[in-house]
Amino acid sequence: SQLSKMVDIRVNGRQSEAVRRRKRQLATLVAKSRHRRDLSESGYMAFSKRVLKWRLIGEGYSSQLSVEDQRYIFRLAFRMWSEVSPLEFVEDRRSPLEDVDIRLGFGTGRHLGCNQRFDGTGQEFAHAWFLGDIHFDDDEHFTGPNAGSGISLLKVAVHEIGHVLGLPHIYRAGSIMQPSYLPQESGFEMDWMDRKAIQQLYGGCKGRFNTAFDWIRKEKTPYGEVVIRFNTYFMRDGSYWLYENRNNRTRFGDPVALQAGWRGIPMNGVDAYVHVWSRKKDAVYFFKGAQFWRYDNENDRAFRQDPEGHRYPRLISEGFPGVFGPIDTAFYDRRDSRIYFFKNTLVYAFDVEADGLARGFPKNIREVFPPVVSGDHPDGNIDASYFSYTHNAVFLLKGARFWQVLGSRDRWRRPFLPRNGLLPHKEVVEHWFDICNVHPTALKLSR
Ligand SMILES: [Ca+2]
Ligand SMILES: [Ca+2]
Ligand SMILES: [Zn+2]
Ligand SMILES: [Zn+2]
Repeated sequence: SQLSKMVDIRVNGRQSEAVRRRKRQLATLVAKSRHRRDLSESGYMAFSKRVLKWRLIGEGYSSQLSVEDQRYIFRLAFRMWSEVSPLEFVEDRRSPLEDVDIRLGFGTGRHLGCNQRFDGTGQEFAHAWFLGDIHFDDDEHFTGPNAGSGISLLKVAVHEIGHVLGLPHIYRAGSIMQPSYLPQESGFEMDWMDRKAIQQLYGGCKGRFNTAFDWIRKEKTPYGEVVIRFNTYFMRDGSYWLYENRNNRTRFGDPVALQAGWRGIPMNGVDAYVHVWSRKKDAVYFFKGAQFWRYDNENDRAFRQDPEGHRYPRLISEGFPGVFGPIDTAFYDRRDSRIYFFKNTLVYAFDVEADGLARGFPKNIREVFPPVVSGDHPDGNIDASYFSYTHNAVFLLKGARFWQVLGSRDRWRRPFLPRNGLLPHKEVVEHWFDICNVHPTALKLSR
């Protein structure tokens, strides 16, 4: 599947005429392929599968780094692209070579049966084919991440993988797809442009969540003031993401394995998270199946036994009389001190002060959260719900969609709208960016 050859030149400073010429060639190639793609609309330059196999080929090891280091750096480089796109990458050391999507190797001069010669130290560092292989010039002084000297193999690999996935050069400071290599940068992140470029080819990241929540904690400033801080978290299967509301994307390096960040809770996803936060009570709970766990924020692990003497996990029906697990999701509403539990098409409002169900509950979800536009409603089986402190609003998430619950300010402005009405749905992928899975084999990769 070698569509077009990509002569990839990376130089520091002045460029030779040959380099400039080859760059023009590249620009032409890219323009041509773009044109074809626009004509066909068939994703010509993009892989059609979502899980791609790669291998560092045995006859192509670098003489400069240990094989383990080379493989680690490539795993990391592939993972960085999967963190910002729907693609997942898995190292495949067993399948026949022709079944491997992306083969990587080092060589000098004439190398690996390639029809392009490498040029010795300097100039060209590597080259790659759209939807194909990557070769690295082993005459370059490649080093591991944060080595401080030499040429970062990680940066070069991330750049070349970008080409393999279909990206042209991006002429913008901060982009990993800039044509020239910038040395002496400690660490780097995927730039906003790189994220948008890869998502233009492969779309945004989609998937259901087990739960989503704002994790609130009170912190004392050096002046003794108590300030409220919060972070937004998304959980899916064995992974979680911290969402940076300010940057409108996930934290660089996420997802993280659930067990690495949350100790003592079920490791293959939870149904719901609730933070009860009233004058009398400040408690954090995770729910799964018929049980729930109380989380000790101070010691960052689930309680085995809480200060009130309760042992965990406990039955939901014991801790919240009238509510029976499993539940779909839940959230705590500070405004009326109620926990709203969702189960199929029913809503159970649990009054924390009265320690029991609010009068008249359970009720049908359409009665408690009526649609603002008739017919635009999740109907039940919600995946996740949470009160967002950033948006000062409750969100209900289901599949690829979400519904925002009308707040008091919306109703003050438009009093004809129903109380707790659900605004028409929107797509999750258009509101929260870069919540992308990585392949399970890359989840526990440490940086
Ligand atoms: Ca070279
Ligand atoms: Ca859930
Ligand atoms: Zn390039
Ligand atoms: Zn080559």
